[in-house]
Amino acid sequence: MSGRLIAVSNRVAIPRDGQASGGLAVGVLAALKEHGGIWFGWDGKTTDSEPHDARVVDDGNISYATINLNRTEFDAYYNGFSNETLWPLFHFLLGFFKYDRHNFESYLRVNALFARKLKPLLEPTDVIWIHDYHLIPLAAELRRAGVTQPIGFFLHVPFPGYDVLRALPVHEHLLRCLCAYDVVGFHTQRDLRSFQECIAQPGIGGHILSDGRIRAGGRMFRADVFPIGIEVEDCGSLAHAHRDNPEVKLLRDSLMGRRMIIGVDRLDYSKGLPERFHAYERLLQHYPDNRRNVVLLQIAPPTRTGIRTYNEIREELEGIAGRINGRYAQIDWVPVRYLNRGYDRGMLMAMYREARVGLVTPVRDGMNLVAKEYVAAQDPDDPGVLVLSTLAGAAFELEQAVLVNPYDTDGVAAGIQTALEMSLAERRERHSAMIATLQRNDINAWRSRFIEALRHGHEGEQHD
Ligand code: ADQ
Repeated sequence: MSGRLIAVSNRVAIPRDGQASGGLAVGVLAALKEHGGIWFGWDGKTTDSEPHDARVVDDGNISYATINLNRTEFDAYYNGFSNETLWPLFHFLLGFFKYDRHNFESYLRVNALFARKLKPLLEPTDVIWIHDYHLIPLAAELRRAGVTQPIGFFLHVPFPGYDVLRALPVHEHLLRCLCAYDVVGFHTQRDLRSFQECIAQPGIGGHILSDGRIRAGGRMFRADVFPIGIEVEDCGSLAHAHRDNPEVKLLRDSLMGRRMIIGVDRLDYSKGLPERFHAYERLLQHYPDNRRNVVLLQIAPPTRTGIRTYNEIREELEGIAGRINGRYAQIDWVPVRYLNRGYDRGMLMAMYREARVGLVTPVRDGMNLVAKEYVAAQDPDDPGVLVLSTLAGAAFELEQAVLVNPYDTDGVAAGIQTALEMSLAERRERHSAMIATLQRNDINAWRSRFIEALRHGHEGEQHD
C-alpha cells in the first residue's frame, strides 16, 4: 500500500528561503518529500471570529495546509491544557502542574476543529502521522468523523508512569484517545513501559499481546520505540562551514584561549537551567583553577511567554547569572555569558564546535536533540565532551557521555571537571562511539521506521 503522507502538528514549520531547519521539521519534511502529501496545523495566528478553513500553499509535492484559531480557545487549549497541564505532568514536574476543566474542554474542541478542517483534504490511500501532546484526541475525532485510514501518533515528550499520570483527572479519557491510533511511538523503552502500565489499568483494560501489540477499546494497535535522530553529517559540515563566520570569530577571539562550556536550550523549567547555573557556580567554588580559565555560554531564547511560570524562570536565571558574575567576575573575565536569543543553525553548530564541553542537563526530557547536535558538530580530531543528564531520553543512546544527575549539584560540577580534564585519546574514543550510534539511528531512520510501522501495522490489523 502506498499513498500520501499527511503530517499533523500544532504548528507547521514552513521552510523559509535560505534558512536551515532543525529537529522534527527536518524529519517531517524529508518524509513528506519522499511520499508527497500535506503538512497540516495551526498557522500561528489567532482571531476573535470563527477560524477559517485550511489555507493551502503548494510547494512541489508538498502542500502546507494551515488554520487559525479563536484567541480565547487557543489560550485555553495551548497555554492552558497543553502547556500548564500536560507539559509539566509528562515531565514528572507536578509542582508546575495545573488542571482546569474548562481548559480541557477547549483542548477537546480544538482537536475536533482540527479533525473537521483536515477531513475534507484526505484521500482514501493517505496515511496520517500526528505529532505530540497537543493532539492526543485527534485520531478519536477523525475516527468519529468516519476516517478509516491508518493514523499514527508520536509523542515527543516523556510518558509518565501511572502514579504520575493519574494526578490528571481525565487521564482515562486521554488513554482511551491513544487507543484510537494504529501506531503510538515513544522515544525510549522506559516511556513505552510506562504507557503499557497505564493501558493495562482496570479502567482501560488493555491487553499486551506476546508480539507487543495492544488490544484495547475494541481495537488492536501497536506501541513501540522510535528514538528521534538528527542529520549527523549535516551538523558536522555546517559547523565546519561556519567556523570563519565573523560572529564565530568574534566569540573565539573573545575567549582568549579560555575553554568554553556551552548550554543551548529553550528557556523552559524542564531544561534544568537554574540547577545548571548552581552546578557551574559549584565548579568555580570547588575547582578554583577554573576561575579566569572557563566561560559558560548559555543560549536560551524565551518560549511560551504567555505563561507566567516561563517569565518567572527567566527572572530567576537572570538573578543567578548576575550573582555568579557579581561574585566571581574580574576586570577581564565574566564567568557566565547568558544570551536570550535564537541563532541560525550554521552559527549554532559552529558555536557547539568551539565549546570544549556541551552541558545538557534537563531535569526531564523526551530525547534532547541539542545533546546529539553537540556531538555531531565536533571536530573528530579534537572533540569536546558531552555532559548529559541521565533524565534525558538521549542518555539511553549516548552512553559514552559523562552522565550526571541534574539534581546533584556537586555531581554535575564534578562531571564538568572530568570533561575539562579528559585526555585527547579518551575524548576521541568516546566521540567516535557516539557518532557511530548517531549514524545508525539518524533522522531518516526515525521517520522511515515510523512510516513503515504505520503502513505495515495497518495492513496487519485488516487481517486480524
Ligand atoms: P525541545 O524541548 O524543543 O523538543 P530539543 O530536543 O533540545 O528540545 O530540540 C530543540 C531544537 O531547537 C534543537 O534542534 C536546537 O538546535 C534548537 N534550538 C534550541 N535553542 C536554539 C537557539 N537558541 N537557536 C537556534 N536553535 C535552537 C521536544 C522535546 C525533546 C525532543 C524534541 C524532538 O522536548 O525532548 O528531543 O522535541 O522530539
